[in-house]
Amino acid sequence: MIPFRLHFWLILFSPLSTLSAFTMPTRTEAFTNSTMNSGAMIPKPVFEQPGQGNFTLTDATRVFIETGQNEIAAIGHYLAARLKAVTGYEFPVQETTGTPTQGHISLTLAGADASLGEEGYQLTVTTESVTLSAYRPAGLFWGAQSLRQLLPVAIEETTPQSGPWVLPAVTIRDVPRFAWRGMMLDVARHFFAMSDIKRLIDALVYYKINRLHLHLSDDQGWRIAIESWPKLTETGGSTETGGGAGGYYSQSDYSDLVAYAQSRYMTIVPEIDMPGHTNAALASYAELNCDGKAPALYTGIEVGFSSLCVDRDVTYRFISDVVREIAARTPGAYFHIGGDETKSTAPADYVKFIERVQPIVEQYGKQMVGWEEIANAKLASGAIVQHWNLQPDALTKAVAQGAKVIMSPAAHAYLDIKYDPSTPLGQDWAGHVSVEAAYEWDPATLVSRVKESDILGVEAALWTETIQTLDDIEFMTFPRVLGIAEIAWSAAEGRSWEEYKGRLAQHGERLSAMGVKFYRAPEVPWGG
Ligand code: TNX
Repeated sequence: MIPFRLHFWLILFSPLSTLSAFTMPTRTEAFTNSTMNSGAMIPKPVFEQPGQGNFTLTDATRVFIETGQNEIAAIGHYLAARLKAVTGYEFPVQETTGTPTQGHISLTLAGADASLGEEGYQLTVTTESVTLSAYRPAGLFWGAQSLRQLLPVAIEETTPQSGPWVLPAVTIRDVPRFAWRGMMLDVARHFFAMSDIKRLIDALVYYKINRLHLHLSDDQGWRIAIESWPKLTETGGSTETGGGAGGYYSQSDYSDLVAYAQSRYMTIVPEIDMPGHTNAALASYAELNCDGKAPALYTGIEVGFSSLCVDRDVTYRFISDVVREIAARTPGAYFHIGGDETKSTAPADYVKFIERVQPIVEQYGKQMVGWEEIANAKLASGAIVQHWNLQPDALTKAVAQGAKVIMSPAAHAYLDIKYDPSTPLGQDWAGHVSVEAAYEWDPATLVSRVKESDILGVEAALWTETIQTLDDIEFMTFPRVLGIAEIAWSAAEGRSWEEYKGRLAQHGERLSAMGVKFYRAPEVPWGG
């Protein structure tokens, strides 16, 4: 990844053939056409230059894609399908080798410069054409989200709407600050249907979030079938917080979810929390307990009372089977082992445990991720530490060992923390996380000793002790996750809550059009 300060210089001074090829408009004032939304994008693009006039989609507009590139074709069809559903125009997707003719949208990797990296893109809208180019397909996918945001709000409806479908002329060159732009969903405290998760994925990728971390096991439930240990789901998946029926994903459900996410350039990060937060597993298999006795299932909200038996070999056979089966269905590079709040495991045992689990994760070809407590153990290269609560010691140890850090500070990035005292859902152990608090922080300056170069990215986390439905998920996630998405993607320079909240206000209608039931926080001047 290119450090963000470098982006700035690259944009200003590099002989970017692609950029200089554009006729740069001289007009620099803000957009004036109120029917358009350029200038209100979230995350804010790194470079954005308004042009003159606009481009209108018509029933003759085609989507041109570069010949022989399956991934580009898939993105072309994804974009065309979205546009077609609402405009009613056909948007035929057509392969081409040359520069497409005027009047059309084109997607290309040809000739794009490498400094756009894995996920950057360039989007150029003129009165004649819309050109989306990138160095890699992921960049085209994120650029397609920007293209959607340039269109009138009605484009996000799910039923046919009337136009005109106008895009303002603009040149955007955009590269993310961080490679990891995540959200965690706890499906263990309450279980959520596949369709809920897919809806969430669709809304998240609109804001260029590229990791969905699934917290698949905890004291209250085990949510993924493990063929070699079937009672994990039969018993451990049979309830949830509050005593409801719980549930679990079969392995083919999980694969289906992974494929759905993958087609949207989102990586699923599976988490099996250990050695604590394991009551559901301990209740399913007596042999995982040091006293050989299975405890009862648990439906409360306490934490820190359970632990796998760290001295028994069976514990590591169990972990090895679980990691093997999940890793086999996870194309992403990561496996999250949890490791948080192990109050009932002695510190020395905890370290021993992590150091035994780490090679198992590596053996199945995955990079180990864990909550910040894992930094008390000796970490292998490539291990990733997720910061959640201020435990500066752990972070100092993490960075000293060369581990990369994911920033999920509870006071800013925990979506289960109430917005304010009146929020009907959520917890308040980390205070309150207003929409402003979710936006007004910088990962590179939050914790001394964790520098920009130590940070892999940012992740919002939704724990679900009090969250039971998709409406609950949306209410707590939106709009706060938009702020997290912007922190993860856009440069920190020039960021201000005053400016951001005006842009955010314009996304209220977009979220509504998508059917997302967000919280209309009073601090945001929502229109409409
Ligand atoms: C702390 S954050 C936890 C979770 C709880 C959450 C509630 C972390 C790594 N552990 O087990 O669900 O607080 O906000």
